[in-house]
Formats: sequence, C-alpha cells, structure tokens
Amino acid sequence: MQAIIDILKNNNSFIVVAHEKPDGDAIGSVTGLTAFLNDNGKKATALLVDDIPTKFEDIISCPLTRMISANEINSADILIILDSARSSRINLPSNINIDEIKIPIVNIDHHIDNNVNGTVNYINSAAGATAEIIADLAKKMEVSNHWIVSRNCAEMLYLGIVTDTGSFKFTNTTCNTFQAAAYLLSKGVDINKINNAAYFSKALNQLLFEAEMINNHLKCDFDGRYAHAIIPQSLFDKYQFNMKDGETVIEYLREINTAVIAALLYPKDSAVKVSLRSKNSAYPVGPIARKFNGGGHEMAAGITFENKSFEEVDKLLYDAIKEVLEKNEI
Ligand SMILES: [Mn+2]
Repeated sequence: MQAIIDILKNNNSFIVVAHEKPDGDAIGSVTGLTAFLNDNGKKATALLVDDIPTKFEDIISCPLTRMISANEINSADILIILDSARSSRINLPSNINIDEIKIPIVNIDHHIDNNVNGTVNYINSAAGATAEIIADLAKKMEVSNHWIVSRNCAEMLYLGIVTDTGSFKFTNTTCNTFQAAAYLLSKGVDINKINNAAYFSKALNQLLFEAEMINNHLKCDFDGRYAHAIIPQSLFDKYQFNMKDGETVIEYLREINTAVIAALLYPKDSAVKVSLRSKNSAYPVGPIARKFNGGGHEMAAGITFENKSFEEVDKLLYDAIKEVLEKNEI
C-alpha cells in the first residue's frame, strides 16, 4: 500500500476505471477515489463507460467521463484499475485494448482471482469491497500526508462498502469493514441518502418484472437447495427492464429458506449470462464460475456463456451444482 501512496503523492493526473457493468462497489470506489484525488490537488477522471444503475444516478456528485481515447489515457500519468478481477472485464471503451496503455497501471482489487497485470498490484481478498481498501488508503493518507477526506468522497466509498457487503450481511463483512464504515461516517456520510438510493429506489416496472420471474420462471431442485431461474428476453421486453438495474434480482432466489445456491440465467446480446450466489461457505460458487471461465468471489460469482442455449447452460450448471452439493454434503 505504501507504493500506491507514493504513486498518488508523486503524480498529478489519473484516470480511474473499474469493471464493466458497474455495481455499487465499482461506482463507489471509482468516484470515491476520484473525489479523493481531486480534493487533494490532483487531476483525476472517473471513467465509467457502461451505464450505471438508475438508482445511483442522483447520488453521484463526481462528474463521470463516458468516452475516452487511448491517447487521452496515455497522456495521463497513471491509470488506476479498481474492483476488476479479469483484464477482459476492465470497462475501457470497446475500441481500446489494455495493451495500448503505455502509462503505469495501479491495480487495486478484492477479488481473489484478479489477473490484471498492473505495474503495482494490491489485491486484498479479505476486504469486503474495493471501496473498503480505498477507505483504508484514504485514512492512511489523512494521517501521514494530511490529505483531506471530504464528505462526498466518504459517501461514495460508503456506497461501495454497503452494496458489496449487502448492508454488512454477507460473509465478506469483517471487523475492518465496520471500522472503515465507521471512519467514513465520521466524515459526515448521510446514511439515509445512500441507503435510500441503494435499497429503497426500485421502479415499479422492476417490481412487476421480479414478481413475474418468481411466479413463472423460478425452479427449485435438490430439495430446494438450488434455486434458479431462466429469464427470457420477452420478460425484459414486457417490462422494459434492463439488467443494469438488476444487481439485486438474484436476492429473491437467495432469500428462499431452503436455498443454498442461487443462479440467475439471462440473455446478453448473443450470450447467456449467469449470476451465482451461495449462502453457505461449505458450498462456494467461485469454483463453479472458474470452471466455466467465469470469475468473482467464493460466495458471489458470474459466468458468460457464448454460443450456448439457455437449456445447455442450465444443464451444465445443474450438473456442476449437483456435484458441489453432493461432494460437500455435511
Ligand atoms: Mn467489489
């Protein structure tokens, strides 16, 4: 972490980016770190190419850059990549390959399987969120370098922590997570504003979409221990619903009392996307995702299947999950 502190101190211009299809942690860590740098006399750009979930649009107070050229990136001093486990998932504009980046790269993440080859890499899989790592970094620099941590910066980092830990409910929540959150609260975070945006801002069309998904598409197998749903394109069309707002749709499956593993299958362009969640660390979904070239955490992971039908993907997952549930039988 000291190497990163030296880089932040000794350079002037930064581009900050995260993974595609940004979630609360990607958005919170990017905008929080960007605000932190700008508040302390640096020139930082928050690069978020993909659309962000509608519910977060009103609370992001840092300007977002949606498009950039390789030349513009290379004219900055440092590229900072946050929360992005796979180099293929970094949310650069689609016409830019990571190999075209000639400036030093700082890679900060909490995914255990991070394969981004930065100039400096700080991977802490014990952190509940990348925003938790940035909060620790900001706290260190406040003490050792007298950098300021503004309320705006703190609120964005809090957003990252609260969303990636499911409001401190998931197993990735640690003593340090609470300490980082407490530190951010001491900077004046408006918890009500952040929680309203994260948890109480669902559009009616999403609620109707979710109700129909549960009624018509939910399946429970292995005595209810595996809850899964295939969401057809027609359902997205019917409710004009976009998965950029669907980070929490899978929660309904996970909430079922008998469920141990939950899977959501949905179309993305010509591919089938899979979200996986586990409720019990004896049955992790990280290895299942990695088996099919996906990634993520042990308890929350994702896969993209190209050139496969829903039925084929459903069967592959069914078999893989059967194996996990049987092998780890207690
Ligand atoms: Mn994260």
